[in-house]
Amino acid sequence: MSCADDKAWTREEFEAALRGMEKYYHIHHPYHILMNEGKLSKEQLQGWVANRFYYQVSIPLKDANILANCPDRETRSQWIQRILDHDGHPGDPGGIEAWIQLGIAVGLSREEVTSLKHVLPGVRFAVDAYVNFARRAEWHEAASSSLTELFAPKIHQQRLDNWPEHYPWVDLEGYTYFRKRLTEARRDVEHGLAITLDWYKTREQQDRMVQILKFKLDVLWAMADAMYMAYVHNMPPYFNIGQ
Ligand code: AHQ
Repeated sequence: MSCADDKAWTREEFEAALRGMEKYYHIHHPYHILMNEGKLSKEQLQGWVANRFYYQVSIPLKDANILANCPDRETRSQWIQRILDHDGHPGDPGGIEAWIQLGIAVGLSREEVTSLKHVLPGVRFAVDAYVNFARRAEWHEAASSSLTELFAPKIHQQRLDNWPEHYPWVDLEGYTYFRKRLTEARRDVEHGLAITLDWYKTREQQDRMVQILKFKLDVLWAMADAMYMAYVHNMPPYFNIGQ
């Protein structure tokens, strides 16, 4: 824990501290390691897609809460793009539609994905914790919690590189989402990082940001934990309770 008189990090030191949190990113979670090594079954991949859909449809709600709390027009005029990227706009069906296409590409029906019937309690609680944090946090803090995307391009590229070899049965239509995020995530990180490096001035504030990033890393890790219990250990909630 820092104390009030610790010297503030320089901008470069602060960015390095945030990038140093990569070791906690969910790319290192056993579920994603199995995925990346081609060791997931069709059902385990379908479970991941169906559960992550709840995260995808929650992102625009998270971003709309940041907009609602942000009095700065310049910031809002840029941040609103994130909602358009997911919800779509004339000419672009958007990331949520692309994720439904991913669901269909792995053999789920549109209704199975959009009904949220497969969403595990642990996934729902983690995602809701993220949205509720954005709802009540000061808007800079909510904005900077999106910076787990510092590490996202690598995980999207990994899927584009490895899935065709490991999961040849996945329809190529499904890859649209990952390709989309490669550029969108990089653009979002540029804006989110600028807001973050400008806002947290003292060492105490910078340490607070590190805690906020760890919270968001915990959200992503907890989602994968719930899926691992359910789909790898075959221990979904109440698996041992007789009907
Ligand atoms: O598809 C993802 C996405 O749209 C977002 C928005 C951003 C945020 O605002 O928190 N984070 C994020 C992420 C997406 N995909 C995750 C993945 O592993 O596919 C990574 C995730 C993130 O790193 O926060």
